[in-house]
Amino acid sequence: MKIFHNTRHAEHAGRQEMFRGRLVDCHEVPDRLRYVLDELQRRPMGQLLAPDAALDVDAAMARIHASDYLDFLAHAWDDWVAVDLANAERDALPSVWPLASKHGFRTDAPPLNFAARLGQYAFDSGTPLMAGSWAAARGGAACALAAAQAVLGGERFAMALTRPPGHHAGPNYMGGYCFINNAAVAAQALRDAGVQRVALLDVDYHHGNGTQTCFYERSDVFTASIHGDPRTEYPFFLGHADERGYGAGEGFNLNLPMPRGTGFDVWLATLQTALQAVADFAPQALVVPLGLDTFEGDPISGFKLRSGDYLQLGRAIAQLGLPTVLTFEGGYAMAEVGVNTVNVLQGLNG
Ligand code: Q9C
Ligand code: ZN
Repeated sequence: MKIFHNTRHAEHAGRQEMFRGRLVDCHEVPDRLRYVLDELQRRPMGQLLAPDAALDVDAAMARIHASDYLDFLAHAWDDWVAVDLANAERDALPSVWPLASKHGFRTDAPPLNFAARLGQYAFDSGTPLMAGSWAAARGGAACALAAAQAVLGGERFAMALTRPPGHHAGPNYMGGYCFINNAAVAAQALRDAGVQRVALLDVDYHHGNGTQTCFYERSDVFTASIHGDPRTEYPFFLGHADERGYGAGEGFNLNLPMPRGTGFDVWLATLQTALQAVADFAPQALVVPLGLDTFEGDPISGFKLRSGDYLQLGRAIAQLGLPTVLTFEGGYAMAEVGVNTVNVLQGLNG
C-alpha cells in the first residue's frame, strides 16, 4: 500500500468554528493527522510518501471544481486581509448566505463585499478559512491525485492521508471543514485515465453531500454513502434515502442513513448492503472517503463503533477485490483516531 501524506496540512489550523450557537475551538485540527502518522510509525502499513511535485494538481482540481470557486479559494486570504489588516490575526468565517434562488435572492449579480462572497461559496459557519487553507487543501488534492495514479500503476491500495477533509466540498462550495473534494478528484482522475466505471463508498459519519453532488447526474461514477440520518445529523439538507441520482445518473446514487446511536451490528449490515450495490455496479476501481467519526468516542457524532471494528471494515472493503483509493475524512476522537485509521489499513492488508 502507498500512503501519500500532505506535507502542508498543518498550514491549515483554524482557530474557532461556530458550533451550537457559539464559537468553539476547532475539532478539525492538525493533531488528527499527526496521531495517524504516529500510529503508522508503530505499525507501518506500507510506503509513506509525499506526492510528486510535478503532478498537475490544478488541472485535476479543475475537473471537479468550478474555476470561479478555485479562484476565490486561491485569493480568499489576501482578499480577507485587504478588507482590514487586523484580519490577519483572525480566521474568515461566513455570516451571510444567499440561500437558494427560490427565495428570491439573486445569484446573477455576484457581490464584491468579501463576507458576501464567502457566503456565496460556503454553506456553514463551521469551516474557518485562514492563511494556509488554500496551500493545505491544494496539497491534499495532490495526495488524492497521487493515490489515484498509484492504483493506476498497479498498486492495490493507496491512501490520501490529508487534511482538511474533502467530502462535504461541492463543485462550487466549501463547508463541513472541507474545501477541495479529494475523493472526487481521485475518482475523476481514475476516469480520465480510462477507468470506465468508478464507485465511491463513503463511510464517514456524515453524508458525503459534496461527492454526491459532483456525480449526481452521471452513470459512470456510482456514489454510495452510509451515515447519520440527515433529519437529525449534519449536513441536514442532503443525504436522504430517496436521493437516487438524476437524469443519466438516476439509480447511480445510494444513501443509507441510520439513526443516531447505531451500533456496529446494524452498521456492518448496512455496509454489506452498500458493498453489494457497489459490486452490482461492477466498477473497475473504488474510492473510499474514510471517516473515523463513526467511533463511539467521537465528540461530534453518534454511532457506536469500537476500535476493533475498524479491522473488519478494512477486511470488508478488501473483499470487493478492487483497486482502491482511500481519502482521510472525519474523525475527531483525538486519542483513538490514529489506531482506528491504521486498523482499517491493517484490515485491508489482511
Ligand atoms: N456549525 C467531517 O466529518 N459540524 N465534517 C457541525 C456546524 C460540522 C464534519 C457544526 C461537522 C462537519 C469531514
Ligand atoms: Zn464526518
